[in-house]
Amino acid sequence: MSDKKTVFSGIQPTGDIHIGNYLGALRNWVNLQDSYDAIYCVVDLHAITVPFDPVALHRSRLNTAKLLLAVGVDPARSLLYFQSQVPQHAELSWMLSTITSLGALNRMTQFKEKANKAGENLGLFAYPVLMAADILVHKAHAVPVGDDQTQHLELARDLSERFNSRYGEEFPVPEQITPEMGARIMSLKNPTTKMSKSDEDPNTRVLLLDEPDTIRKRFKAAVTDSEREIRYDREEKPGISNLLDILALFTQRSIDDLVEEYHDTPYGHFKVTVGEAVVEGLSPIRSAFYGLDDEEVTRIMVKGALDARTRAEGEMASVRKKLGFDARLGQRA
Ligand code: AQP
Repeated sequence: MSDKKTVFSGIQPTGDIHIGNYLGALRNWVNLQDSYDAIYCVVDLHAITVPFDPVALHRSRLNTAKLLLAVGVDPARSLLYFQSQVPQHAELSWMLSTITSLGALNRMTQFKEKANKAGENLGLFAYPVLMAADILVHKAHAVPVGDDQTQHLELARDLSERFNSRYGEEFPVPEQITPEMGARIMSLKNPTTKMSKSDEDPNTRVLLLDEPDTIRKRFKAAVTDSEREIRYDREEKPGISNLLDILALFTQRSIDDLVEEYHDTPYGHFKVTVGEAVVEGLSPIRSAFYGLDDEEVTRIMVKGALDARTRAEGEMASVRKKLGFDARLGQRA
Protein backbone atom coordinates (compact mmCIF):
# COMPACT_ATOMS: atom_id res chain seq x y z
CA MET A 1 0.00 0.00 0.00
CA SER A 2 1.42 3.39 -0.95
CA ASP A 3 1.90 6.14 1.63
CA LYS A 4 0.46 8.75 -0.71
CA LYS A 5 -2.83 10.41 0.16
CA THR A 6 -5.88 9.44 -1.86
CA VAL A 7 -7.67 11.70 -4.29
CA PHE A 8 -11.13 10.86 -5.65
CA SER A 9 -13.43 12.54 -8.15
CA GLY A 10 -16.26 11.64 -10.49
CA ILE A 11 -18.01 12.91 -13.59
CA GLN A 12 -21.53 12.16 -14.73
CA PRO A 13 -22.12 10.66 -18.16
CA THR A 14 -25.17 12.89 -18.56
CA GLY A 15 -24.06 14.53 -21.76
CA ASP A 16 -21.01 15.69 -23.58
CA ILE A 17 -18.11 17.05 -21.58
CA HIS A 18 -17.55 20.79 -21.98
CA ILE A 19 -14.56 23.04 -21.41
CA GLY A 20 -15.98 24.01 -17.97
CA ASN A 21 -15.73 20.38 -16.81
CA TYR A 22 -12.25 20.23 -18.31
CA LEU A 23 -10.83 23.48 -16.90
CA GLY A 24 -12.62 23.22 -13.54
CA ALA A 25 -11.98 19.57 -12.77
CA LEU A 26 -10.43 17.21 -15.32
CA ARG A 27 -7.16 19.09 -15.78
CA ASN A 28 -6.63 18.80 -12.04
CA TRP A 29 -7.45 15.09 -12.16
CA VAL A 30 -4.60 14.64 -14.62
CA ASN A 31 -2.18 16.87 -12.70
CA LEU A 32 -2.76 15.06 -9.40
CA GLN A 33 -2.08 11.57 -10.69
CA ASP A 34 1.53 11.43 -9.56
CA SER A 35 1.28 13.14 -6.20
CA TYR A 36 -1.74 11.14 -4.96
CA ASP A 37 -3.24 7.68 -5.16
CA ALA A 38 -5.73 8.78 -7.78
CA ILE A 39 -9.20 7.24 -8.14
CA TYR A 40 -11.55 8.54 -10.83
CA CYS A 41 -15.01 7.40 -11.62
CA VAL A 42 -17.71 7.77 -14.27
CA VAL A 43 -20.59 8.27 -11.85
CA ASP A 44 -23.34 6.61 -13.87
CA LEU A 45 -25.63 5.97 -10.86
CA HIS A 46 -25.94 9.76 -10.51
CA ALA A 47 -26.90 10.05 -14.17
CA ILE A 48 -30.20 8.20 -13.67
CA THR A 49 -31.52 10.80 -11.21
CA VAL A 50 -32.78 12.85 -14.20
CA PRO A 51 -34.85 11.49 -17.11
CA PHE A 52 -32.59 9.38 -19.36
CA ASP A 53 -32.60 6.89 -22.21
CA PRO A 54 -30.79 3.63 -21.29
CA VAL A 55 -29.39 3.14 -24.81
CA ALA A 56 -28.04 6.68 -24.91
CA LEU A 57 -26.67 6.32 -21.37
CA HIS A 58 -24.83 3.14 -22.33
CA ARG A 59 -23.11 4.97 -25.19
CA SER A 60 -22.50 8.09 -23.17
CA ARG A 61 -20.76 6.31 -20.28
CA LEU A 62 -18.28 4.69 -22.69
CA ASN A 63 -17.69 8.04 -24.42
CA THR A 64 -17.12 9.70 -21.06
CA ALA A 65 -14.56 7.03 -20.18
CA LYS A 66 -12.86 7.57 -23.55
CA LEU A 67 -12.74 11.32 -23.00
CA LEU A 68 -11.16 10.87 -19.58
CA LEU A 69 -8.46 8.76 -21.18
CA ALA A 70 -8.10 11.28 -24.01
CA VAL A 71 -7.53 14.22 -21.63
CA GLY A 72 -4.77 12.28 -19.92
CA VAL A 73 -6.20 10.10 -17.14
CA ASP A 74 -3.73 7.25 -17.25
CA PRO A 75 -4.93 3.82 -16.10
CA ALA A 76 -1.34 2.90 -15.25
CA ARG A 77 -1.32 5.69 -12.64
CA SER A 78 -5.01 6.04 -11.71
CA LEU A 79 -7.88 3.76 -10.88
CA LEU A 80 -10.66 4.45 -13.41
CA TYR A 81 -14.04 2.72 -13.41
CA PHE A 82 -17.83 2.94 -13.71
CA GLN A 83 -19.53 3.61 -10.36
CA SER A 84 -22.40 1.16 -11.04
CA GLN A 85 -19.90 -1.70 -11.23
CA VAL A 86 -18.74 -1.19 -7.65
CA PRO A 87 -21.76 -1.90 -5.39
CA GLN A 88 -20.02 -0.69 -2.22
CA HIS A 89 -20.81 2.91 -3.27
CA ALA A 90 -24.55 2.25 -2.94
CA GLU A 91 -24.11 0.26 0.27
CA LEU A 92 -22.22 3.07 2.01
CA SER A 93 -24.68 5.62 0.64
CA TRP A 94 -27.50 3.82 2.48
CA MET A 95 -25.53 3.80 5.71
CA LEU A 96 -24.69 7.50 5.41
CA SER A 97 -28.29 8.37 4.58
CA THR A 98 -29.25 7.33 8.11
CA ILE A 99 -27.08 10.11 9.57
CA THR A 100 -28.10 12.78 7.02
CA SER A 101 -30.70 15.36 8.02
CA LEU A 102 -33.47 16.23 5.60
CA GLY A 103 -32.77 19.89 6.33
CA ALA A 104 -29.24 19.59 4.93
CA LEU A 105 -30.54 18.00 1.72
CA ASN A 106 -33.31 20.58 1.43
CA ARG A 107 -30.70 23.34 1.34
CA MET A 108 -28.90 21.92 -1.72
CA THR A 109 -29.21 24.48 -4.49
CA GLN A 110 -28.37 21.95 -7.22
CA PHE A 111 -31.34 19.79 -6.16
CA LYS A 112 -33.68 22.78 -6.46
CA GLU A 113 -32.32 23.74 -9.88
CA LYS A 114 -32.41 20.22 -11.30
CA ALA A 115 -35.79 19.38 -9.75
CA ASN A 116 -37.25 22.53 -11.31
CA LYS A 117 -35.96 21.50 -14.73
CA ALA A 118 -36.31 17.73 -14.70
CA GLY A 119 -38.78 16.93 -11.91
CA GLU A 120 -37.93 15.63 -8.48
CA ASN A 121 -37.37 12.08 -7.22
CA LEU A 122 -35.84 10.54 -4.12
CA GLY A 123 -32.58 9.70 -5.92
CA LEU A 124 -32.07 13.30 -7.01
CA PHE A 125 -32.78 14.48 -3.46
CA ALA A 126 -30.34 11.95 -1.99
CA TYR A 127 -27.69 12.55 -4.69
CA PRO A 128 -25.28 14.38 -2.32
CA VAL A 129 -25.32 11.37 0.06
CA LEU A 130 -24.27 9.05 -2.76
CA MET A 131 -21.58 11.58 -3.68
CA ALA A 132 -20.34 11.53 -0.08
CA ALA A 133 -20.25 7.72 -0.25
CA ASP A 134 -18.30 7.86 -3.53
CA ILE A 135 -15.60 9.84 -1.76
CA LEU A 136 -15.64 8.11 1.61
CA VAL A 137 -15.78 4.54 0.32
CA HIS A 138 -12.19 5.09 -0.78
CA LYS A 139 -11.27 7.08 2.34
CA ALA A 140 -10.26 9.91 0.03
CA HIS A 141 -8.35 12.86 1.49
CA ALA A 142 -8.95 15.27 -1.38
CA VAL A 143 -11.53 15.88 -4.10
CA PRO A 144 -10.75 17.93 -7.22
CA VAL A 145 -13.99 19.60 -8.38
CA GLY A 146 -15.32 22.87 -9.77
CA ASP A 147 -16.78 25.32 -7.27
CA ASP A 148 -20.40 24.29 -8.03
CA GLN A 149 -19.66 21.19 -5.93
CA THR A 150 -18.65 23.09 -2.77
CA GLN A 151 -22.01 22.59 -1.05
CA HIS A 152 -22.04 18.85 -1.80
CA LEU A 153 -18.49 18.45 -0.59
CA GLU A 154 -19.36 20.27 2.62
CA LEU A 155 -21.99 17.58 3.28
CA ALA A 156 -19.41 14.84 2.65
CA ARG A 157 -17.15 16.49 5.22
CA ASP A 158 -20.01 16.75 7.73
CA LEU A 159 -20.99 13.11 7.22
CA SER A 160 -17.41 11.98 7.68
CA GLU A 161 -17.15 13.87 10.97
CA ARG A 162 -20.57 12.70 12.15
CA PHE A 163 -19.84 9.05 11.39
CA ASN A 164 -16.45 9.27 13.11
CA SER A 165 -17.86 10.86 16.25
CA ARG A 166 -20.84 8.50 16.44
CA TYR A 167 -19.23 5.17 15.57
CA GLY A 168 -15.47 5.71 15.94
CA GLU A 169 -12.70 7.09 13.76
CA GLU A 170 -13.13 5.77 10.22
CA PHE A 171 -12.99 8.40 7.47
CA PRO A 172 -10.66 11.28 6.65
CA VAL A 173 -12.41 14.65 6.30
CA PRO A 174 -11.91 15.27 2.57
CA GLU A 175 -10.45 18.57 1.35
CA GLN A 176 -11.75 20.28 -1.77
CA ILE A 177 -9.21 21.00 -4.50
CA THR A 178 -10.49 23.76 -6.76
CA PRO A 179 -8.29 25.53 -9.28
CA GLU A 180 -7.55 29.21 -8.64
CA MET A 181 -8.69 30.01 -12.15
CA GLY A 182 -11.34 28.02 -14.06
CA ALA A 183 -13.30 26.86 -11.02
CA ARG A 184 -16.46 28.26 -12.64
CA ILE A 185 -16.42 28.70 -16.38
CA MET A 186 -19.51 30.65 -17.39
CA SER A 187 -22.07 30.17 -20.15
CA LEU A 188 -21.05 31.88 -23.40
CA LYS A 189 -24.59 33.24 -23.80
CA ASN A 190 -25.31 34.22 -20.25
CA PRO A 191 -22.01 34.80 -18.46
CA THR A 192 -23.64 35.13 -15.06
CA THR A 193 -24.62 31.43 -15.04
CA LYS A 194 -22.19 28.52 -15.21
CA MET A 195 -21.51 26.61 -18.40
CA SER A 196 -23.56 23.43 -18.08
CA LYS A 197 -24.11 20.16 -19.94
CA SER A 198 -27.82 20.35 -19.38
CA ASP A 199 -28.43 23.90 -20.68
CA GLU A 200 -31.03 23.62 -23.44
CA ASP A 201 -29.07 25.99 -25.68
CA PRO A 202 -25.95 24.28 -27.12
CA ASN A 203 -24.51 27.73 -28.02
CA THR A 204 -23.84 28.31 -24.32
CA ARG A 205 -21.00 25.79 -24.20
CA VAL A 206 -18.03 24.36 -26.09
CA LEU A 207 -17.60 20.61 -25.97
CA LEU A 208 -14.24 18.89 -25.95
CA LEU A 209 -15.17 17.11 -29.18
CA ASP A 210 -16.76 20.04 -31.01
CA GLU A 211 -15.55 20.57 -34.59
CA PRO A 212 -13.10 23.50 -34.94
CA ASP A 213 -15.63 25.53 -36.94
CA THR A 214 -18.29 25.02 -34.28
CA ILE A 215 -15.86 26.22 -31.62
CA ARG A 216 -15.00 29.33 -33.66
CA LYS A 217 -18.69 30.07 -34.20
CA ARG A 218 -19.53 29.67 -30.50
CA PHE A 219 -16.84 32.16 -29.47
CA LYS A 220 -17.74 34.65 -32.20
CA ALA A 221 -21.30 34.65 -30.84
CA ALA A 222 -20.25 34.87 -27.17
CA VAL A 223 -22.06 37.60 -25.21
CA THR A 224 -19.80 40.43 -24.02
CA ASP A 225 -20.87 43.98 -23.05
CA SER A 226 -21.38 47.41 -24.55
CA GLU A 227 -17.93 48.83 -23.70
CA ARG A 228 -14.83 48.58 -25.88
CA GLU A 229 -12.20 47.77 -23.32
CA ILE A 230 -10.68 44.38 -22.51
CA ARG A 231 -10.17 44.26 -18.76
CA TYR A 232 -10.84 41.75 -15.99
CA ASP A 233 -13.89 42.51 -13.87
CA ARG A 234 -16.17 39.58 -13.04
CA GLU A 235 -18.96 41.84 -11.74
CA GLU A 236 -19.04 44.53 -14.40
CA LYS A 237 -17.70 42.54 -17.35
CA PRO A 238 -18.56 38.87 -16.77
CA GLY A 239 -18.45 37.93 -20.48
CA ILE A 240 -15.02 39.43 -21.21
CA SER A 241 -13.66 38.13 -17.88
CA ASN A 242 -14.85 34.62 -18.72
CA LEU A 243 -13.15 34.83 -22.12
CA LEU A 244 -9.95 36.06 -20.45
CA ASP A 245 -10.07 33.11 -18.04
CA ILE A 246 -10.51 30.67 -20.92
CA LEU A 247 -7.71 32.25 -22.97
CA ALA A 248 -5.37 32.32 -19.97
CA LEU A 249 -6.01 28.65 -19.22
CA PHE A 250 -5.57 27.49 -22.81
CA THR A 251 -2.41 29.57 -23.42
CA GLN A 252 -0.94 29.28 -19.92
CA ARG A 253 -0.52 33.05 -19.77
CA SER A 254 -1.47 35.34 -16.90
CA ILE A 255 -4.55 37.55 -17.01
CA ASP A 256 -2.36 40.65 -16.51
CA ASP A 257 -0.25 39.70 -19.47
CA LEU A 258 -3.31 39.14 -21.67
CA VAL A 259 -4.99 42.39 -20.59
CA GLU A 260 -1.83 44.28 -21.40
CA GLU A 261 -1.68 42.77 -24.89
CA TYR A 262 -5.38 42.90 -25.76
CA HIS A 263 -6.61 45.95 -23.82
CA ASP A 264 -7.53 47.94 -26.94
CA THR A 265 -8.31 45.04 -29.26
CA PRO A 266 -11.86 45.15 -30.70
CA TYR A 267 -14.10 42.53 -29.07
CA GLY A 268 -14.67 40.75 -32.41
CA HIS A 269 -10.93 40.16 -32.90
CA PHE A 270 -10.45 39.15 -29.30
CA LYS A 271 -13.18 36.52 -29.58
CA VAL A 272 -11.49 35.09 -32.69
CA THR A 273 -8.21 34.85 -30.72
CA VAL A 274 -9.92 32.98 -27.88
CA GLY A 275 -11.65 30.61 -30.34
CA GLU A 276 -8.35 29.79 -32.07
CA ALA A 277 -6.59 29.12 -28.76
CA VAL A 278 -9.34 26.71 -27.75
CA VAL A 279 -9.33 24.95 -31.15
CA GLU A 280 -5.59 24.46 -30.79
CA GLY A 281 -5.79 23.38 -27.15
CA LEU A 282 -8.49 20.80 -27.79
CA SER A 283 -6.93 19.36 -30.92
CA PRO A 284 -4.72 16.74 -29.13
CA ILE A 285 -7.71 15.64 -27.05
CA ARG A 286 -9.83 15.10 -30.18
CA SER A 287 -7.04 13.11 -31.85
CA ALA A 288 -6.50 10.98 -28.75
CA PHE A 289 -10.25 10.32 -28.43
CA TYR A 290 -10.68 9.18 -32.03
CA GLY A 291 -7.59 6.97 -31.72
CA LEU A 292 -9.11 4.95 -28.87
CA ASP A 293 -10.69 1.56 -29.47
CA ASP A 294 -14.03 0.85 -27.73
CA GLU A 295 -13.11 -2.75 -26.86
CA GLU A 296 -9.82 -1.71 -25.34
CA VAL A 297 -11.50 1.02 -23.29
CA THR A 298 -14.11 -1.47 -22.07
CA ARG A 299 -11.31 -3.78 -20.93
CA ILE A 300 -9.65 -0.91 -19.05
CA MET A 301 -12.94 -0.10 -17.31
CA VAL A 302 -13.61 -3.73 -16.31
CA LYS A 303 -10.13 -4.04 -14.87
CA GLY A 304 -10.65 -0.73 -13.03
CA ALA A 305 -13.96 -1.93 -11.58
CA LEU A 306 -12.43 -5.18 -10.32
CA ASP A 307 -9.59 -3.32 -8.63
CA ALA A 308 -11.96 -0.70 -7.21
CA ARG A 309 -14.24 -3.42 -5.80
CA THR A 310 -11.33 -5.09 -4.06
CA ARG A 311 -10.21 -1.80 -2.62
CA ALA A 312 -13.70 -0.68 -1.56
CA GLU A 313 -14.49 -4.08 -0.05
CA GLY A 314 -11.34 -3.80 2.08
CA GLU A 315 -12.48 -0.38 3.35
CA MET A 316 -16.08 -1.48 3.93
CA ALA A 317 -15.13 -4.36 6.22
CA SER A 318 -14.24 -1.96 9.02
CA VAL A 319 -17.23 0.33 8.30
CA ARG A 320 -19.61 -2.62 8.61
CA LYS A 321 -17.97 -3.74 11.80
CA LYS A 322 -18.39 -0.28 13.35
CA LEU A 323 -22.13 -0.43 12.67
CA GLY A 324 -22.46 -3.84 14.27
CA PHE A 325 -22.52 -5.82 11.06
CA ASP A 326 -20.07 -8.66 10.77
CA ALA A 327 -18.84 -10.95 8.04
CA ARG A 328 -19.72 -13.94 10.27
CA LEU A 329 -23.47 -13.97 9.82
CA GLY A 330 -25.52 -13.43 12.94
CA GLN A 331 -22.62 -12.58 15.27
CA ARG A 332 -21.82 -9.22 16.82
CA ALA A 333 -18.17 -8.33 16.33
N1 AQP B 1 -18.94 25.56 -15.63
C1 AQP B 1 -18.06 24.87 -14.92
N2 AQP B 1 -16.86 25.41 -14.62
C2 AQP B 1 -15.94 24.69 -13.89
N3 AQP B 1 -16.14 23.42 -13.47
C3 AQP B 1 -17.32 22.85 -13.77
N4 AQP B 1 -17.84 21.62 -13.50
C4 AQP B 1 -19.09 21.54 -14.03
N5 AQP B 1 -19.41 22.69 -14.65
C5 AQP B 1 -18.34 23.53 -14.50
C6 AQP B 1 -17.13 20.58 -12.80
O1 AQP B 1 -17.05 19.45 -13.66
C7 AQP B 1 -17.02 18.26 -12.86
C8 AQP B 1 -17.95 17.23 -13.43
O2 AQP B 1 -19.27 17.74 -13.44
P1 AQP B 1 -20.53 16.78 -13.31
O3 AQP B 1 -20.51 15.74 -14.33
O4 AQP B 1 -20.67 16.32 -11.90
O5 AQP B 1 -21.68 17.76 -13.67
P2 AQP B 1 -22.19 19.02 -12.96
O6 AQP B 1 -21.32 19.55 -11.90
O7 AQP B 1 -23.58 18.74 -12.55
O8 AQP B 1 -22.09 20.10 -14.09
P3 AQP B 1 -22.51 20.11 -15.59
O9 AQP B 1 -21.39 19.58 -16.40
O10 AQP B 1 -22.94 21.46 -15.89
O11 AQP B 1 -23.71 19.11 -15.71
P4 AQP B 1 -25.26 19.39 -15.46
O12 AQP B 1 -25.70 20.32 -16.50
O13 AQP B 1 -25.83 18.01 -15.61
O14 AQP B 1 -25.41 19.96 -14.09
C9 AQP B 1 -17.38 18.68 -11.43
O15 AQP B 1 -16.21 18.68 -10.65
C10 AQP B 1 -17.91 20.07 -11.58
O16 AQP B 1 -17.63 20.86 -10.44
